[in-house]
Amino acid sequence: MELSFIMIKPDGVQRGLVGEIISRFERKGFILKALKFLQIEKSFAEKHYEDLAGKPFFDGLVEYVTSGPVVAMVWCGNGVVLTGRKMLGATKPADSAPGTIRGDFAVDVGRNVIHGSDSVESAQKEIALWFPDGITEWRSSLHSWIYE
Ligand code: RTP
Repeated sequence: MELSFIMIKPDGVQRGLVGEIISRFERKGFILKALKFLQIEKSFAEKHYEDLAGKPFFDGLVEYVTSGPVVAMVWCGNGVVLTGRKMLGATKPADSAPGTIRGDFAVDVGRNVIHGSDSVESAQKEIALWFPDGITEWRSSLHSWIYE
């Protein structure tokens, strides 16, 4: 089943939104597969955001995501990448619909609370980067209550 990498950024952690965000993914019916709390180094942030190197906001972005601890997670479920992005809302909070995480909790694009993989390929790459030792295999007993 599909996996997505979701990261609560330092502002989301500092603002006490970890429980709210995890709860939204749980209530939707996605299954938590991995989670860790850590503060990343500059070189690691540059690797995670390597596709954005050269953008005018790149240095500020790296400074922001390394400024405090983050919550790195892997969530599982049919369509979790696309649906997860919808749950996050648009990159710019001003464009994010109410009801989305960014629409409900963010104002500034440079403090937009959360990251989510934008494709299945990115998810695989990001999960390998953030969880190099792999993730625990388990099957939730909720499965048959969420899927036909
Ligand atoms: P993310 O990777 O964090 O999930 O965000 P995204 O795909 O929605 O957006 P992306 O274009 O990949 O940008 C990554 C993060 O960079 C910051 N950003 N700042 N100041 C700006 O114009 C600007 N544009 C992007 C945001 O934190 C964005 O989430």
